[in-house]
Amino acid sequence: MSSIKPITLHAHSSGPNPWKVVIILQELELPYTLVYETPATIKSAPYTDVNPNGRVPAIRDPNTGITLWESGAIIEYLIENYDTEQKISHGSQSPEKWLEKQFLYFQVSGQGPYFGQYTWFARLHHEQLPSAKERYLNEIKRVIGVLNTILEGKNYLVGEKATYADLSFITWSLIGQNAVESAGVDLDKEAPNYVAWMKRLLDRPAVQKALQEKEKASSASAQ
Ligand SMILES: N[C@@H](CCC(=O)N[C@@H](CS)C(=O)NCC(=O)O)C(=O)O
Repeated sequence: MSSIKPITLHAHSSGPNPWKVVIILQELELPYTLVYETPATIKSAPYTDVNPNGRVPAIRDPNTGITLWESGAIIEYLIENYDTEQKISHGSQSPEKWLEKQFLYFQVSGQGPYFGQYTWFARLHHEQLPSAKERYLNEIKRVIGVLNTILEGKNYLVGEKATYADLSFITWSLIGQNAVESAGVDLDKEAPNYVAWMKRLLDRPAVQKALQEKEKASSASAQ
């Protein structure tokens, strides 16, 4: 691994999507350099030359020459290119490969956007729209419920080990958990499999390193 050149990751100090990628980079012990974008830099060149969609994350990998955006695609790329020892995946020839992708797609299409819309209507929208907040809070509860059911009798989503499928849910789950607990839901009681799974994932040293780095970046940007 020492001959691998650092991968550049364009991130945001607080938004959850880039930090999903940091978790994967940490798990795979890959070298990386974070470049922090801000609301002032993200929607115009030179950043839009990297990601014309004007959002983070995006990576530039000098080892292959690729520039890539969309967190799900970046995670798949990192796994296929760098998880050669199948540390957090089951390998490209295994049937589990498709289940891992299934959960990654569920995360990027069914968790992130809905949890993100809740945050928007709860904190950022210019007027209070209780029905919009209610819709997205219900969706957070529903997604947590789906994961809780899938995790009945299981430690991880796919097979017997933590894979990128599990790890991709962490950063948005932390936000969703906060939202439903603030609304009075007792997750220990309502979703015990989900709570135990999150604890298992948060106990991983690589996950802790990534979240500590996120915490530092977000406190630095608040000063
Ligand atoms: N589908 C994209 C979503 C990316 C996204 O929405 N990123 C947020 C940060 S978590 C962002 O760039 N927000 C800034 C903006 O929309 O201006 C992905 O998964 O990469």
